[in-house]
Amino acid sequence: MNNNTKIKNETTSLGGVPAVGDAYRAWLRYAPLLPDQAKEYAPWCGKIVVASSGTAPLLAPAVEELAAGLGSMLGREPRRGQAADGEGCLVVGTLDSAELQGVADDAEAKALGDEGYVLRTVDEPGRRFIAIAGRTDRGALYGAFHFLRLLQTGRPIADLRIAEKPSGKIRMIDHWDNMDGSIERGYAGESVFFREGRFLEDPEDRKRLRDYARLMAAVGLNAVAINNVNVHEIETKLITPELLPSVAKAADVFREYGIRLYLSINFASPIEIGGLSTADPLDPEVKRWWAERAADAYRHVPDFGGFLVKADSEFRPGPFTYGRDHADGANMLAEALEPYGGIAIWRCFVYDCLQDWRDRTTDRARAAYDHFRPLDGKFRDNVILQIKNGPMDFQVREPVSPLIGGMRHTNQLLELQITQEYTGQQRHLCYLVPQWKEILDFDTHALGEGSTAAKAATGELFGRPLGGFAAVANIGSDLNWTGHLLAQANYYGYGRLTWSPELTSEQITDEWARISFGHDPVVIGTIKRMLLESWSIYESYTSPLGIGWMVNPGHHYGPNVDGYEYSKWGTYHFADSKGIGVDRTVATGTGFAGQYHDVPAARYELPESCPDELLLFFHHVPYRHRLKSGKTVIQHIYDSHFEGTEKAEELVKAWRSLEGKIDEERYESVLDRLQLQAAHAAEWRDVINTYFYRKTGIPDEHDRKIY
Ligand code: GCV
Repeated sequence: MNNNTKIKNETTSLGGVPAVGDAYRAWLRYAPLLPDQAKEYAPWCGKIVVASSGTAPLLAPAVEELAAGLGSMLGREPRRGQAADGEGCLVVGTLDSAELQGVADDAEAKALGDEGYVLRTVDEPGRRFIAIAGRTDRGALYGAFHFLRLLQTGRPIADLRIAEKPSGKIRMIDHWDNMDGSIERGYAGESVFFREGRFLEDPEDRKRLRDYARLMAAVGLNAVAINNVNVHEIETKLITPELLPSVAKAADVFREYGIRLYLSINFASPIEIGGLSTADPLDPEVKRWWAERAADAYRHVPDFGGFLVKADSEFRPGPFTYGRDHADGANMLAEALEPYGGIAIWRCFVYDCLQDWRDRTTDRARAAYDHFRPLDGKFRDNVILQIKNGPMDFQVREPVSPLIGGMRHTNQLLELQITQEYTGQQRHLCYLVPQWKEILDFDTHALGEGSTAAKAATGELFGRPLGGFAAVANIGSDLNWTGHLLAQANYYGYGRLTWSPELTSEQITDEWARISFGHDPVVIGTIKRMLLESWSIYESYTSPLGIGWMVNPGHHYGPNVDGYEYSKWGTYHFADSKGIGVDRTVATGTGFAGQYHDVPAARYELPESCPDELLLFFHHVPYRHRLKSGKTVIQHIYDSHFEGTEKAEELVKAWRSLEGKIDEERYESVLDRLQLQAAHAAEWRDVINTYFYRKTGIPDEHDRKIY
C-alpha cells in the first residue's frame, strides 16, 4: 500500500465553495442545545451590550461570534443593547469602560496582560450580567470564545469567576503551502491560500479564510505563517511589491481575528530577486536590501509579524555559504524588522543531510544542539529560535530535544507537527495531544526539578521576553479541513495547549468530543477512548521502542524497514542478526545522551534506567535484551505488532457501535478511514514482524503467523 491509496472522495475540495455542514463548522458548529440547558442559559443571553472606552476593533468579531453562536445554540439571536439594565445580559468589552467598572480590581486586571480576560457573573440588585472582559479588546475576543465553549460543553454559567491568560506570547501555525496550491506534507486537499501561482481571492475563498481565522482565534492562536519554509521561486517574491498587496489582503482577514501574518523567506533572496551578487548577512548591501524588504512589508501590512527562516537545512541556502553562523543570519534579519516590532523566527532543524551511512561517528540527533547551543546569548531580542520537539523529525516517539531548556539566553518556540507526516498521514487515527502533553511536561531539569519543556518554550523558565509554540498545520481545502474528520481534534488540541499547557489530555478530548458530537455519554465516551488510545495504537504497529522511521522514502507512508537504512539522511536503526538500536550514550556511543541536563542525561545513559519506549533511540541492544516490561525486545516487537493491529480493528468496531448516533456524513467518512487503517496496520505488522523474524531467526513465543 502506498501514498496513493484511494479514499472515497467525501471530503474532496469543491474549489473553494465552503459547505456549511458540521464537518466544515468544526468546533464552531454551535449545535442546538437540549431544552433544559437552553433554559438555564437563556436568561443571560437575550441581549449583548458592547462596552469600551476607545477604539476596540476586535469587539466586533467577538459580538458577531456570540450572536451567531448563541443564535444557533439557543434558537434565538440576542438583541444588541446600549446598557445593562438589570435584566440579565452579556456585557462584552474592556475593563476600563464605564459598564465594566469594578468587575476586576486593578491587580487582577494587570495580571491579565494584553490577551487575558475575565468571565464573571455579576448578580447584584440593579446589576445583573455576565462580563466578558479583557484589559484589551483582544482579551474580550478570547473571552467570547471561552464563553461560547462553556455553553457548547454544557457548563454552568450562573456563577462564573474565571480569569485566564495565555501561557505563551506566540501561538503560531506554520503552513507548508506552496503557491501552486500544493502543500508539503499536506493530507487534506490543497492550500486554502494559493492555487496555480496566485492567491485565492474570490469571495468564497475569502469566506473560507475568514472561517479559518475564526477557528484559529477560537482556540487562542495568534500567528500564522502562510507559506512553506522551503521557499521556492514564486514564493521568494512574496516580499516584493508584486505580491505584497495580496499578502496584505490575507493579513486583513487574519487581523480581524487578532492573528498576525508571517512569511517564510528565502535566505538567498538578495541574489535571486535582488540582483546582488551575495547574500552574506554581514555585507552592508545585503543588510540594506533586507531593511528595504522589511519596510515594504510593513508599508503593506502594518502589523506584519516577521520572517520565518529555514536556512542551511535540507539544501536551503543560509549563512554557512559565507562562513557566517546562524546568529549572523538571524540577527541581520532581526535588525531589519526591529524598527517595526517584527520578529525573525529562525528554525533549528539543521543537520547533515548528505551523511554517509557507513560513518558511525556522525549522529543527526546531535546536530541542532551542536549548531545552536554554542550561540546561546548571541541572538538579538527579537530573534526566536524555533526548535522541533524531538532531535530527529516528528517521529511517533522521540525524546524531547535537549535544546529545549538548553539555552538560557535565547528566545525559543517549540515546534510541533499537527500534520501527520510520520503518524499516519490523516488516513490513520493518531490523536497527538497525549504525545504533546508528554513533551510539554518533560522535565528538562535546566533549573532543577520542575523545569518543564513548556516553561522553557514560553520563556517563563529563564525570564525571556518572547516565546511560545509553533506547529505545522494539518488543514487544507477538504470540506472537513483535515481529511480525517477526527484529525480536527489535533488542531483543536494544539491550540488549547498553546494557551494552557497544563490542561490534561482528558480535558481537551472531552471538550472537543462534546463540541463536535454533543453529550450522549455513549458517543462521547467511545470517541474519547478512541482518540486517547490512538497514538499508542499507532506506535505499537509501526516502528518499535523509539527507533523511528522504517517508512517508505520520500512520501513517508507505509512500512519499509530499510527504506532509509543505507541513505544519506542520518536516520538509521542498525538492525543486524544480533541486535538493534543506536548507541547514543556518552560511554560508548555518539554522546547525544550527554546533551541533556544531569537528571535526564543519567536516565538515558543506561539501558536499565532508560524508559522502554525510548530504549532503541539511546541503546543498541541484543534482541533477547529484557525490557522493564519483562519481555525481550524481539517478543515485544511481535506482541506489540499483533496487539496493535487487533486494536486498530477494534477502533473500527467501536466506531460502528455509533452508527445511527452520528450524522451519516461524518459517520461514513470516519468509518472509511478506520477500515483503511486496520488493513494498513496489518501490512505494517506483517512487514515488521517478518523482517525481524528473518533477521533473527527467533520464533514468536506464541507461534502466530509470521511470513
Ligand atoms: C518543510 C521534514 C519533512 C520536510 C520538511 C522538513 C522541515 O524533513 O519531511 O517536508 O520540509 O522536515 O521541517 O523543514
